[in-house]
Amino acid sequence: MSPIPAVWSPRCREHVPGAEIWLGVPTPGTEVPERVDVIIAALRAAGHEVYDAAPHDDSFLEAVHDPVFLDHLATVHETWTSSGIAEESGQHQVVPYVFPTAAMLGGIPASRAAAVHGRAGAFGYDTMTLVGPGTWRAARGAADCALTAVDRVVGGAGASYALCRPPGHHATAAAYGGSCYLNNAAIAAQALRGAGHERVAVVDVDAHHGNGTSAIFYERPDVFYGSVHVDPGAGWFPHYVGHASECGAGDGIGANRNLPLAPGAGDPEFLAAVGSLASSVRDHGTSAVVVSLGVDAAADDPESPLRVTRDGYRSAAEVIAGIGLPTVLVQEGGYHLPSLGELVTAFLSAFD
Ligand code: SP5
Ligand code: ZN
Repeated sequence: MSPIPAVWSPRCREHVPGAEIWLGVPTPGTEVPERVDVIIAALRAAGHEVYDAAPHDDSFLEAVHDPVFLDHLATVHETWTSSGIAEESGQHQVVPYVFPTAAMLGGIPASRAAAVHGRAGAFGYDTMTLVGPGTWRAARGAADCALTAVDRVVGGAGASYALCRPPGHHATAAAYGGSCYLNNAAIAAQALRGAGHERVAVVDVDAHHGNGTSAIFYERPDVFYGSVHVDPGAGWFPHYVGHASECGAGDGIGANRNLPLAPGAGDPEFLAAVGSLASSVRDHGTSAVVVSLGVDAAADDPESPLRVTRDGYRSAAEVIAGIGLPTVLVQEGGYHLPSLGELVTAFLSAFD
């Protein structure tokens, strides 16, 4: 047995947000290009073959995302600059300031905002997730990483890893947020459906609930979504969803499962939840798995209060590998640069 194939793209470094606007205050931000560097170094040191992502057609993105949203993401930074708002405001990355929430509109249909600085809030749902000159190229490159990893699994590999950056699981069909733009895991799951897998499961072990993936498949029985994450009810992002009571809707009832953990939870709680999700995946009759592989539940991570160890990640991976299905692993969060690489390779080592 040998380390599983990995896929990356140099374009994933081109998203340089420079800051996150947190409660109105610019902070340095933790979703930085150096994340790619430390992960790729660890992959090479652990003996993984690392392949360049192959370009894939926009139709794979359109199978998951609204075309108007995709057009916005692809063009908004150029428009922000050409409109003059970047110079006028001094803000050279796209940051929304007004959001057309249901409560604001009160039932009145919203128009398309004429000004790009108005329009930004229709497609971006927080102020932490900035769009700069390289954001679209990086997000598009990350989606190509996920799709190339799908190709390898469809071609017969037992498992394949995609070093996606920016991450994706907070991106919904028509909105970006939570440091995510394109939902790489959802795009991968949908591509596996297109390749003939009748039922696919997404297992999300990132420290945060993958509200984007959950929402994209919420009414569908063919893509199961299961997640372990820090309890949004205890005050954590994404705050509004990710509760244990959310089970799917319509035809999708029973195909969504959330296992929130209390802040401070560690390996025992995390492993019990992953074991339970693995049982659900088996029960759902799936033939392929996508893992949303965030490692920000680690004890040292600055973005979550969970306390999972490297051995805990390795054990969680053994449980998921033990399901015995073709598996595409997609990078999500993980922000502690000194340990990020070894957390990822510890997880991948269970799939050797
Ligand atoms: C993909 C992913 O893991 N996205 C994370 C989104 C959650 N970000 C919440 C950020 C809250 C502000 N961060 C301040 C960190 C101070 N320790
Ligand atoms: Zn996360």
